Formats: sequence, C-alpha cells, structure tokens
Amino acid sequence: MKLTRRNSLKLMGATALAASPLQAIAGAHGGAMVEMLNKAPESNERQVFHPPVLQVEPGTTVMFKATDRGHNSEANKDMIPDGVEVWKGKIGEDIEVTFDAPGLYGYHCTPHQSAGMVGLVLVGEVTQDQINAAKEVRHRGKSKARYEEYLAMAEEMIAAN
Ligand SMILES: [Cu+2]
Repeated sequence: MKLTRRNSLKLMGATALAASPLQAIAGAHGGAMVEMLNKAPESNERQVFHPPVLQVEPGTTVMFKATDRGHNSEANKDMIPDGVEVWKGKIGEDIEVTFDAPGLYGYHCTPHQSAGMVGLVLVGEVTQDQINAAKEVRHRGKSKARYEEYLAMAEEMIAAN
C-alpha cells in the first residue's frame, strides 16, 4: 500500500480525463484530474489547484494537469500517510499520481507554495485525527490560510460521508 516511483510518476501526454467537481468521488478504476491554474475559475484567487480538495477511492490515478504554465505538484512530506513516497513533478509538466494508501494528502506547487498554491487529496476513509494532525503542520505565507480553508472543507466532506 505505498506509492512507488514507477507507479506514482508515470508521465503522460494529453489525455482526455474528466475534471472532478469538488464533491465527486472518483472511482478506483477511473481517473481524476486536478488542474494547475493561474486563476481560479469561479473566484479571483490566483495560483490555485482546481479542485483544491479532491476526494477519491484508493487506487485512483489523479492527473495534475499543467493547464497554465509555470506550475507543478509536489507532495508535502509532512502531510502524507506514513510510508508513502513523496512525488514531485517538473514545472509545467502533467503528472499522474496513483493514490493507493487511504488517508489525507497535502501537496503544493514548488514555486508558489508561499503564494498559497496548495491542495488536498482525500483517499478513502479519512479520519478526524488525520485532519487534526494536518492542522498542526506549519506553513509559510498564504498557504497557511489556504490550508485552513481546505481542511475545513475536508472536514465537511468526511462528515457528509
Ligand atoms: Cu504554481
């Protein structure tokens, strides 16, 4: 139940994957997509992952799509389940990450971490304890407020399950 480099960092060209709305739960055999954007589609927030909070079943492959240039997706080593390898995409590159281990995953864009370009992936059963642990992680700049907002959204999502 851990991400391997082979499985987690398969590079891809353009592939038609449907974007998942915030509340959608992607199936284990389907795919999900998070776009890396300069501006949020429905607000004036700059430098965002969309959707910022994604809920998927274990085994789901998520594509982080470089829709806008200058971004990447990098796991926060303090916000992933124990024993899971971090992933780090190159700037401007689409990457696929397969989430096998249940739990809460935090990630950011390397150059825009302080600008608040962060996101969460909720895989399978996520507990309040895991969310509480994530709240204890320290963040710089705008990512602190964004993580607070997204963790509150995550709490609502697990409460609705
Ligand atoms: Cu970025």
